[in-house]
Amino acid sequence: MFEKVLIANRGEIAVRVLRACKEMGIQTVAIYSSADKNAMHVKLADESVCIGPASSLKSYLNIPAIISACEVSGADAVHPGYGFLSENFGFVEKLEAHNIKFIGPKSEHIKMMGDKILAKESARNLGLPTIPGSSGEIKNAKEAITVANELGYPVIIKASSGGGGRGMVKVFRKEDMDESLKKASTEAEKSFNDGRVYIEKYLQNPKHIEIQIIGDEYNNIVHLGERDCSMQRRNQKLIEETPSVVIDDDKRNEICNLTINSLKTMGYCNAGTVEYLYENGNFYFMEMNTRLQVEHPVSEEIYNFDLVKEQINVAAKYKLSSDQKKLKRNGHSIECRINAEDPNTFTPSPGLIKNYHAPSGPGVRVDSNCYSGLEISPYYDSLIAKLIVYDIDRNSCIQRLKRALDEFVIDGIKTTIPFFQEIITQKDFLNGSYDINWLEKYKEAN
Ligand code: MV4
Repeated sequence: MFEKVLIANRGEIAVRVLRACKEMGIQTVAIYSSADKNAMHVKLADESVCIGPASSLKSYLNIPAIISACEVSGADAVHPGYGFLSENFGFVEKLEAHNIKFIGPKSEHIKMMGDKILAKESARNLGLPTIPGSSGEIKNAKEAITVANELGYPVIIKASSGGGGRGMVKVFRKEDMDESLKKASTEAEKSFNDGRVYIEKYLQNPKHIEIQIIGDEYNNIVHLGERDCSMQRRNQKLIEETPSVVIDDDKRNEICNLTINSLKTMGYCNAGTVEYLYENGNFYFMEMNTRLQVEHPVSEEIYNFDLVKEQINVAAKYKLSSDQKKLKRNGHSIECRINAEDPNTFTPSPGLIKNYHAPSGPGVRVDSNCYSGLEISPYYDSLIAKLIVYDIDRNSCIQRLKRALDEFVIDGIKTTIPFFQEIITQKDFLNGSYDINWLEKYKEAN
């Protein structure tokens, strides 16, 4: 096993990973920017290294500074959390060159899934259902119009280096194709230094359903079922739950087995999530995230399985601690992402937390880096706490969520807590009939 793990992240996820390391008897190293000198992850770590000023580019994205921090602390492995360098294959290659283990997938798989054209082609070759569209890159408007005529409008142009919703343009009629294509590829060139784009049929009202998997270095892969992440606004997920009300046991077994068999063929290792759009009973591969995700706790709750400990285990070349047969799913779990934002406009609300009291009691988990007296800085994303509730079924889980939200006290800054208190009383949420567009429509009407 590793002796010392450096956590190349901040916020609640750095705390989450630290906790796993401590329980496994592994020494921990925190890195921090000058804006984070009073952060919880710094206080909880065995040692800490300041790696630069507040700006992410000069600190949490600063590869040479992080490699140096590994060297001076003598860390033998790095956990990247999510965001920042978690899907940067160049970082993984540099760690390997320094003989430091990256707690995550192989760099080749990170690279492949980062290229959305290649990812989709690989998924299709592995037998996963994909969204009808161009076979690879679209080079000009003539080609685009030919493909769109076959697909039928509307279509969507996506950047090959995009993902997570960045670099997408919808096209509703042939007359708009020329301009839309220019817009998409110019933006892609500017944002990602890669102007390649591709085209797909635009699915109008899908749900976002994703499958959590984890594999070891002996080609064993298990799934932890699906998560329904459809409750979102502008590509920011707000509520995630598992199981999804629209997926029955047969559908779950089918898509989960298809997913893990494909990833076994690839030789995929460590944690990953395959994201699908789900419409009219069909799954369509969208992209794969080669990292631990923000919403991993809901899957942990219903499978009673610690994904972070398991990531560390498999990175240290141990076998997965469980096989699919031994993994038993129980009950229901919902996560609310509590952000330091105005609950109506979702504009950031940094500042001093004057008083902080997290809910607890049966079935309540709070993953957070907050405490009374912490200053929330404007430099990083606004996630300050994840409220994860568990209960034996969806109805009791929602009742518990309401109770826990009512107990939560965060004074001094605005948070999205009131937003969740409102949403979970809505009929469409209560019966699970919401898709990726539901919130936008709700906001327009209210
Ligand atoms: C789509 C789509 C509809 N049709 N592709 C958004 C994130 C990026 N990974 C791909 N996304 C979408 N791709 C087709 N062919 C709608 C979205 C989309 C979306 C998907 C999941 C969750 C939230 C979303 C919000 C806006 C658009």
